[in-house]
Amino acid sequence: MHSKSLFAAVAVALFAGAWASPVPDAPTEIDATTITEPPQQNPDDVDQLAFDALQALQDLESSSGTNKRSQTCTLRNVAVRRDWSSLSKNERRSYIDAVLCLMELPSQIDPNVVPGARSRYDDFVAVHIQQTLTIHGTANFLTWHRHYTWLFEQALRNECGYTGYQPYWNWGASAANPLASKVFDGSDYSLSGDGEYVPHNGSKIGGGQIAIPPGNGGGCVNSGPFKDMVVNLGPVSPTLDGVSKPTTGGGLLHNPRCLRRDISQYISSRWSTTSEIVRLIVTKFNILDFQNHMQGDFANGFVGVHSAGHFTMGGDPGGDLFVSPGDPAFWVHHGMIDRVWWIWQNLNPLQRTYSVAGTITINNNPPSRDGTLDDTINMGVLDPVDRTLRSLGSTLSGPYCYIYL
Ligand SMILES: [Cu+2]
Repeated sequence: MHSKSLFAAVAVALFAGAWASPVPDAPTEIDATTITEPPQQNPDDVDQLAFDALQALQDLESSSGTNKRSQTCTLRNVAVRRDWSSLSKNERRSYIDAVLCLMELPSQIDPNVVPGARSRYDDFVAVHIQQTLTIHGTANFLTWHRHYTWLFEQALRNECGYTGYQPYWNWGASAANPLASKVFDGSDYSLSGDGEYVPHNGSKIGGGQIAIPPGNGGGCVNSGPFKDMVVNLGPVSPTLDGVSKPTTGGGLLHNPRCLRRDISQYISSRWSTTSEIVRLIVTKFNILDFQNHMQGDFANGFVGVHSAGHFTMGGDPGGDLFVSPGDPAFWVHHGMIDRVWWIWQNLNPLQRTYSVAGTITINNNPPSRDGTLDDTINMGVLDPVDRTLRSLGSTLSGPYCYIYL
């Protein structure tokens, strides 16, 4: 089963980040049918599960008949989304520069509806604010955020000349010390580091159901590429002690301020460890249990990996359920959310690729009907096409053609 070839060895070395300068950055389209070993040199269990998921897709693609995937997207031409920490400095910097570019491009959203939007980046934040109550704790949570992250990747590529794909933040690898990770180390090749320390009393999850003790930040991010970033929209549901929201406007008015974080090792070391991720993937056997466990159960003190990622960043707007995409680390976090779902789906692709459960209102509040695969997602100025959940179930069909390693 694990037949080796020179090509595979090259591919493995390539994904392990073994290409050092002066060799130019590796192309990210590769023939994924040639991958016969886990891509990381020292795979943690999640990387092994990702490899198992890829093998299931390889088996599915090589089998004939009705299981055959579409002709346009195959594992031979698929895009590969990779771990932020495995990217070269050049690759990380090109992603960062594309995000900064989106923050410079003009907004396309209706200024009568979202007067506070100042950039194309803000358009993404605004759409999330507008739809928050129908895309979290709902049947479309995973699909909506998959499509949202993909649209962001497409905007980076099509509007800002980025040639890579959306990376992900492998939470487990940095759970013990997030500030030491390549995501948050504050270097020019990171997504900036902690906020400046200001005395405060921590943060609250779920309207106060779970208290997070203060970290060493709480103030404005003062290192790395986003230290001068202006957050224009929100807050709507601030969670960091000392942050208040405007009395009117629902977060859509112009409210320029700095990016604040309170990076929480307390949260990451408890709630987004490799063992927590593995437990989520291997002990949840239907989509309802999987998505619920992922999003947490605050009344019972269970944070879950989704909130854990958001509250590892913390701050404003990172800890705000509505405005969280306003922190540029949102996208690598939701890259990992999508990767964990992708792994879970493809460990049993025939049963799990097109599977939906839950209702159409946040935690069924107010009570609503069940969601279905025929429900549509509408992203407004981010995407002119209404998409059914069914059309977004597989990352190898519909608008998508990508996998994770
Ligand atoms: Cu969200």
